[in-house]
Amino acid sequence: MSMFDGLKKKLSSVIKAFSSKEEKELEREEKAEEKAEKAQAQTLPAAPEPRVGERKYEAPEHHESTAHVELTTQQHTSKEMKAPAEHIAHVEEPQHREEPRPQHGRHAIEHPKARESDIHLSAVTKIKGAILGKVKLSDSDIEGFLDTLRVSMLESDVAYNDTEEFLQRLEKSLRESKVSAKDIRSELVRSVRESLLGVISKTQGINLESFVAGRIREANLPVKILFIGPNGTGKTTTIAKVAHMLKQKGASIVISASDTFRAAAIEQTEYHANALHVPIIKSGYGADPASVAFDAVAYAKAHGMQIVLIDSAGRQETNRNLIGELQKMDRVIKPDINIYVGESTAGNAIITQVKEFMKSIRIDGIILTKLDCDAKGGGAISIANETGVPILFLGTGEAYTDLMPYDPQVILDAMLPSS
Ligand SMILES: Nc1nc2c(ncn2[C@@H]2O[C@H](COP(=O)(O)OP(=O)(O)OP(=O)(O)O)[C@@H](O)[C@H]2O)c(=O)[nH]1
Ligand SMILES: [Mg+2]
Repeated sequence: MSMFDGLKKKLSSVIKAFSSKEEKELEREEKAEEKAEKAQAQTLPAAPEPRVGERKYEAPEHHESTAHVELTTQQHTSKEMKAPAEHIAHVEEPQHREEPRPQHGRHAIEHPKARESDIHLSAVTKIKGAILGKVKLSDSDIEGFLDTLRVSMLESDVAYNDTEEFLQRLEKSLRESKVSAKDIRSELVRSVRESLLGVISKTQGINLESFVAGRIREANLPVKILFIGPNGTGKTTTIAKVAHMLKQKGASIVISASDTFRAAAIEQTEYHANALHVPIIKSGYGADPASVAFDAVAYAKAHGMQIVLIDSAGRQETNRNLIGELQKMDRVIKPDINIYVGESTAGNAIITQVKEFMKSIRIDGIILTKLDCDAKGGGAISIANETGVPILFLGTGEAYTDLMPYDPQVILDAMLPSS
């Protein structure tokens, strides 16, 4: 299961079900058109039969009679066309072709073949219109589609407000668009993509790499980055991933093992630091995490190192003592960036957690981990909007390279069927 598979599966099946229903209806419509065309060909005499005693084609009634044939044929055709269309889609009629009104009725009646051929062509144009022309989706269809999507989005952990905003954007786009009948599916994917993009890209994030690069140029060093969040969300692993990424870019890094609370936390951090060939500053369990971080910053300054990545113990937003400890670290160290590490598998609960943390400490960015284990993936759409804090990266596995910049376009690629 790769990330966003759950949401992708849902979106794909809703789009597929809807577009194939529309395609089927159009096919039916097309057949009705063909039937109408055949019926029309049968009802149209090659030339009106003259009545006894009348001169062929010359009596004015014949003109009326021909006109009548044309009229009834068109009525018949439009009935055939509209019956299936009414409840699924509104087919935009091709530009009504004005039948050239004969200047002299008699002259027109004298060329019945030409009139017959005109009527026939007109039917063909209509068929072409149904097949190649633009289709406007009916209100009831749009509503049905949106309702199904709403359920899918909510089931996938997209927050209610974002779901509604997305659906509003989509509804507007679908009502405005005129879809070529054969492109319904790709048009739906395009509209869904555009509407989702509008929701996803509302919160513009800082780019960690360019932020760090900018700070390095300013020589106001070291850059201090503190990682916070609940227990087991992936803070320590994410620090290792970020260290790997920044080291690849040529930055020099120190890690502060400031989780002095959880058993084996220091050894875990040490393991990663050794694997990445990055220095680690540590103390014993029970030591003040702020003092460990202070030492790490001093070490970086003394050695001209550029970045200090500060770990912290996992804590619940309700634990006042541990939150107080975090506030102390924030006061003493004055980190440049505070990153909240949350696991996407927590779904919408992250939104409340982040908001609670924000009451005690500034949060500049979020890293959402374990996207590879998340069958839903909707949180990646909602968290930034709901908290106003941008997502910086997504964790997509346990390897050091499993860290992906949060790029709305890439997320939409992963979330949506290709066409
Ligand atoms: N599949 C997957 N596993 C992850 C990811 N990030 C972290 N993990 C795993 O999640 C578990 C917890 O990760 P840690 O880095 O120890 O989490 P933590 O937040 O530091 O935990 P505490 O310090 O105890 O609060 C480990 O087994 C990691 O390998 C990820 O993006 N995907
Ligand atoms: Mg940890």
